[in-house]
Amino acid sequence: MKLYDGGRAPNPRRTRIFLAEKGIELPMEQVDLGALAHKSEVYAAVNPLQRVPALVLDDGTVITESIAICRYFEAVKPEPPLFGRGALEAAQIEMWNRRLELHLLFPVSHVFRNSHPAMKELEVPQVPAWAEANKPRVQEFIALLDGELGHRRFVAGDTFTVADITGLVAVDFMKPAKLALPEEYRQVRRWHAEMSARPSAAA
Ligand SMILES: N[C@@H](CCC(=O)N[C@@H](CS)C(=O)NCC(=O)O)C(=O)O
Repeated sequence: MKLYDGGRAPNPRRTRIFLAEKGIELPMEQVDLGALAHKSEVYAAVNPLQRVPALVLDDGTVITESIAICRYFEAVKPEPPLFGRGALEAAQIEMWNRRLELHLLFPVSHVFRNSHPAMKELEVPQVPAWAEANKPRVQEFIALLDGELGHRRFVAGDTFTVADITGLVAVDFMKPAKLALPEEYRQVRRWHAEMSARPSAAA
């Protein structure tokens, strides 16, 4: 089994944090996105979409999509449960994970990919207006999240879940995207400080 990893890029990081929380170690191969290694013939044979992460099982089966990889390991090693237990918990975690992807991680990513000079070769064409259009969306969602986190410790309830991983990665990705996390969002800052202090955050 081998995980094709992509350094500080947000989606591979989601998977690494998840594995660290589960206490799972496995061989990893770095794919250097800056050097366009994911565009090589060798990697395109692993994932024709030329994206990381990708998990290759011992029988050669390839699983891509960071959350699909996380779900695979949740089934292999159910403890601690990061996708929830029971119908209601699982639905709430899924809801928050999707909300954080669709309304935070993706808009932050659009800003980064369409405005950062380092992304010129990966985001073709770069559309600066799309970066600008997503900036207020990020702030609107952070405001909503701040209100929610006033009622509970973690994003989806009283325990740490995959939704917190997506949230942490998305908020950290705001820095290279040059998006501020205003002081007024005290609950998001409190939650972010706690998530950043977990050993898995360094994964
Ligand atoms: N939905 C996929 C997204 C994978 C993805 O876009 N990965 C980025 C790194 S965060 C990538 O490989 N980018 C390469 C490129 O844009 O060419 C997932 O969750 O794994």
